[in-house]
Amino acid sequence: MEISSKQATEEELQSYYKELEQYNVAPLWTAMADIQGKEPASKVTPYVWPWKDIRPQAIRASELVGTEQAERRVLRLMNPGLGGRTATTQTLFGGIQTVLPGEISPAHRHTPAALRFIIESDGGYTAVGGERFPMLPGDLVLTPPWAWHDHGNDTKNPMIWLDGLDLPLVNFLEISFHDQYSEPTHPITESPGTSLAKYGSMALQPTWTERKDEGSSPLMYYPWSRTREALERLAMGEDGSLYDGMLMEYTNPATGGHVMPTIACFIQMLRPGERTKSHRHTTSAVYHVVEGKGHTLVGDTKLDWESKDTFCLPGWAFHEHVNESSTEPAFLFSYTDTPILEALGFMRDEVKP
Ligand code: 1HN
Repeated sequence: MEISSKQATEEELQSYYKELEQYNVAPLWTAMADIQGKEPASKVTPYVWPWKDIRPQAIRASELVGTEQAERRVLRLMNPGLGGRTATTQTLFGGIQTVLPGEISPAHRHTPAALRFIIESDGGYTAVGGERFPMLPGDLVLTPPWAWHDHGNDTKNPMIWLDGLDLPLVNFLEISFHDQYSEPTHPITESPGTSLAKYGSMALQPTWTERKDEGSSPLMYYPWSRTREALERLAMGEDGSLYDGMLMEYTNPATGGHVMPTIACFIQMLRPGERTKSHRHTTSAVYHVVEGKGHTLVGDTKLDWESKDTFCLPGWAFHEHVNESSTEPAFLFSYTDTPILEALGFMRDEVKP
């Protein structure tokens, strides 16, 4: 037995391929390179959405459209490499939502998992599954799949935040369900601070609630004051990772694992002047600059960023972060598709040789 070799002319082949079309069949061998590359070549473009450009447009949206018409007044962060898909990376969506004083984003629930990372706000809230969570700059609020949620601004200034969802994945799988609640807000059943008191008091947890894996974190609110303190305290005695600096994951206290079934959330501190070493992984990410000024090299692309900018990192792209300040730390929030890739056995990483 041997590998066979046939000598059809180009003309014969083209006519054969044409003939196949009527049967909705196509040869694999003409598309092999696209279907099965040697390694991933992401269509996702490394890209920065600068706050100085995006904030005025978010405010403009709030002058033009109400939350009743819009349901969610969100500017979608459209990856320029993804041909108009509602996607910031292959699997992750990022959007900028604005809620003006006195407005609410009405109650609904959906299968996509969502998170809010607050950029600008004097207060206001997101209610999730019967509890209201404050929304102050740097706070992270989770909205697990199928949880009722609404947002409200009872302050005097606009609230603007970053929405992170697994929307591209959910739409690819064609499993998007969505319900509108019968009222603008859903009933509040928990007193303020309940989730944080139960699940966010160091590692102390109540004994009378079952500690089982619900898929998503029972702690749904991670206030910035505690997050920042955790990083600063850790940085006193630790150097962190060569590749990620002082990178911490927001975890589900019931499992120690990722906060939601499809999305993992991280916060990282780059010390003054820190430059991480280059590596790459199959996971893709959306980053948000909480504080600081620097750049991220993604392959040959330099992404300059400063406070409140949002940028994205394609999967399997070498990247390194640089804090350009010699005196101030930089803080980067990020969310990734790590849980999906882990569940399916697709995690790989590599340091730059
Ligand atoms: C959504 O429901 C929210 O609940 C935010 O605030 C952004 C983007 C696409 C689809 C649904 C929210 C969204 C979204």
